[in-house]
Amino acid sequence: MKEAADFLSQAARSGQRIVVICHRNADPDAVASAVVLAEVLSELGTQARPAAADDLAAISEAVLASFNRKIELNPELDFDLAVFVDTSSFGHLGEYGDKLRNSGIPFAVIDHHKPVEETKQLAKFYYVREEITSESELIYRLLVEMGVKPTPEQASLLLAGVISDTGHFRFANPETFTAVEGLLRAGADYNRVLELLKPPTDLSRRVAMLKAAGRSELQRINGRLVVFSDLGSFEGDAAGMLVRIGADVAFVGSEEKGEFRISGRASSEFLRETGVHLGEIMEELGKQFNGSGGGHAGAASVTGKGSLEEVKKQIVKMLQRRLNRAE
Ligand SMILES: [Mn+2]
Repeated sequence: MKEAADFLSQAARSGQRIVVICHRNADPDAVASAVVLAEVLSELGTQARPAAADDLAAISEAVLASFNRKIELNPELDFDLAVFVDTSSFGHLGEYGDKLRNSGIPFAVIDHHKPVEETKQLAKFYYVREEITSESELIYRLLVEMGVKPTPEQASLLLAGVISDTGHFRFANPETFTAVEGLLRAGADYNRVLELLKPPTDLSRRVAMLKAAGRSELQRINGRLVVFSDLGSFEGDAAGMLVRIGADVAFVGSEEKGEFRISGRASSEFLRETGVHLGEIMEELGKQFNGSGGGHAGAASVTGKGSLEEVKKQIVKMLQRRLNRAE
């Protein structure tokens, strides 16, 4: 932790223009981390601004609006250092990632996803703590190490990130609660954050969940319940919903113009008993299908070129292989 805190403190003191950037379709954990880290670096004396590639998830827009924060999309390449938060590869930054890679602007990675070799090789500074259950917790712990106390609003933002990424503490570990205690003591408003993170009950989401359930296809692989479904939006939410209603592991995807996008979710029991890591599966799929994939053991996604049907077959094969090995 100390080396990362030192790196950030030095970067802040160097007067470099810094962009703290997070992945496309940025979730509350990603935007909270980018906003708070950029603010802290600015307070320490440099010009730092938060950014995301392409777009934000609707819920992240709501969180930022509530705390009167803004985040830049695809910022101009006029900075001296990019700091990747909640982002393990250029692929997660989409086309903007290609531009950034080609620009040669130095970048640092401070992340909690499975390490990606290319990023590790090219980064000026690389710090990944996969066991930390949210980027927001990692940022909070870095602030503590740097001797910086977050403001009540910054603490609330980070708390939103922690709650969101741990699935309302389902994936939390003891350290998560230690960090949450620190955030609450710093003035985080738990009730306000919970209210903001309430799943949207809008009609489009309800229809999407019902469609995903209606189109779901159940396969038994080594006695495990594996569910596939297709949906053009809310894929991650739908996969999570399918796990909550009984799937061991669920994959929900969409296909458009020869490209596909799939989100996967798995129950913690399944992960514990089988050692399957969805992030690994998605990474492998990304490579096989000319795209990119990755994520956590229980929540991961992939994009690539090909048909949903082909990818599904491949997922079944990969699961069969892994489950045969596990049992
Ligand atoms: Mn995260």
